[in-house]
Amino acid sequence: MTNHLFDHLIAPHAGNPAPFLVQDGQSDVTYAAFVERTAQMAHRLRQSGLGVGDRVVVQAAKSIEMVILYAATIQAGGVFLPLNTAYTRDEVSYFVNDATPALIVCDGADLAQMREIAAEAQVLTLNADGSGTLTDGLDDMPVQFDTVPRGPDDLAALLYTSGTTGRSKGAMLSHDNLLSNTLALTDLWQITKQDRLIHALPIFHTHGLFVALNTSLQVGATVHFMPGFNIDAVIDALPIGTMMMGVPTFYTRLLSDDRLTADLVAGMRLFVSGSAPLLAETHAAFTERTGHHILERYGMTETNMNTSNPYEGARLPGTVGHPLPGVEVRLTDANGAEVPQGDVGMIEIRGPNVFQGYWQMPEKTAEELRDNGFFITGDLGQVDDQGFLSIVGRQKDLIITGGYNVYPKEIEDVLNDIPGVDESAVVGVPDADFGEAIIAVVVPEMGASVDEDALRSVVADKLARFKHPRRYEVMQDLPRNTMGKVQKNILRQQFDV
Ligand code: MCA
Ligand code: AMP
Repeated sequence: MTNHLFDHLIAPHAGNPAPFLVQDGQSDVTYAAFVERTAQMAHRLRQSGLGVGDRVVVQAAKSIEMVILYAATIQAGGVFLPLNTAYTRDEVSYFVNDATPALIVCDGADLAQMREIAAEAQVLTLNADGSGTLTDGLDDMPVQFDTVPRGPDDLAALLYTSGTTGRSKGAMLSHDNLLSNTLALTDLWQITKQDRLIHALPIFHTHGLFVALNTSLQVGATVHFMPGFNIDAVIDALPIGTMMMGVPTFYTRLLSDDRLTADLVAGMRLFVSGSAPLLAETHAAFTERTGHHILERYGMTETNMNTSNPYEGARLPGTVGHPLPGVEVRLTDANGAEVPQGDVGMIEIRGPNVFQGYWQMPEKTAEELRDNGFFITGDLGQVDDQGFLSIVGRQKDLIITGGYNVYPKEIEDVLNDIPGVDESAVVGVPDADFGEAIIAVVVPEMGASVDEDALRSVVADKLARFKHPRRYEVMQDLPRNTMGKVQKNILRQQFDV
């Protein structure tokens, strides 16, 4: 047996002198060096006791070493589990207990805390001096490694995604979930080894890790690898790039900078947007300023990418385009029956991209993944007479801020546990920079008063920074409908940031 993902994306680059990851304009890692470094890291992982199917948790700053660790985990037969660097101790603790990794990798500064969180697991650092560092002695490792066989259905990655119940679920992604999607995207978006991708996304989510890096790996493109989205660095890189993938905030920030001109992006051939809705007005303003039509696509952690606007032909603002080759999209009513063409329905997805289920949550998996293979996304859609899909709403109570998903229930659970708080409701309201901003409405217990600083401090302790409400409002009662359900639409109209 072969290693499905590794054999297609990484092994073919042995000896390839082309630049892969470029930082600060230097050719930092060629493809050939990347393959050798990956083999050395795979030895290191095996030496650390990594077995087939073992999880490798990584919470570390974006770096070339982290990309090498991803590839090495796949080569050594492990399962890659990256975590948002913003997650707090409480959040990390939940993921570690749930995923029971054989190895946890973090930044040097977080080592002591990580060892406390995961007393049972082996914790090593990436990029730190001293013992316990994964990269320590790496140069002395052999540059060949006997790749561990893994089939198309074996797990390659476990990515946590929050849910409406407030508990995060690990989406199990197989080698073929990732590879099939990569092949579909490189073909559709015509990505080639001539491409130079501007990479300013984080690499702990599907967008920056799989959509951006796997497609580049597949064709041998060059990746201008940036620590994050810094407007000056991106403006500097645009004249030397050919493609960029980003969340809508990237595009609104670029538009707010006068340095973005048609001349600056004359060498670019494709701008992709996803992870959150791109406003039609942003699309139009970008076209007017640069002549480029941003290509919007739609995906999920559980499914990778589902639909895309066309590469050739009209890209329709406000829509997410057509199903990718091999992916089926259907819209259903409350009984799971398909709705007539043009009607709004629940978006369901079937195809080789759809995940294997939630890690150790068979009931949750059964609720969202039908026996016939369709995954119920929680997004509401509508298809026009030319087959373009629009996301018109969500059945799930979800806020997307700067491309990060935040489930209100998770914040409400934290607020409701604070003494003096009777109940709370968390909503997203329009925000020019992040798309949506979070507002928390808190109802004090009878006779009690709530102190905003105290609320902020508890939330800061428990939840990642991007989940913190921008504003708190106190109300004596939440608006409810006749069924007793909180009317969040009324709160959204009442408050803004
Ligand atoms: C940073 N902050 C945020 C966010 N990001 N608050 C809310 N929402 C956010 N997204 C906090 C910072 O900690 C900081 O807090 C303050 O807001 C201002 O930070 P700023 O410097 O303006 O932010 P930034 O560091 O420039 O980051 C903004 C960003 C970043 C570039 C939009 O959030 C980002 O890279 N987002 C991409 C997310 C992504 O990759 N999503 C893909 C998920 P303080 O002032 O206290 O320090 S994959 C997915 O969704 C599916 C599969 C798909 O379809 O792709
Ligand atoms: P995640 O849980 O991070 O995988 O986020 C997936 C969710 O992001 C989807 O279910 C959608 O609600 C949303 N999403 C992703 N891409 C788009 C898009 N282009 N337009 C609107 N929503 C999107």
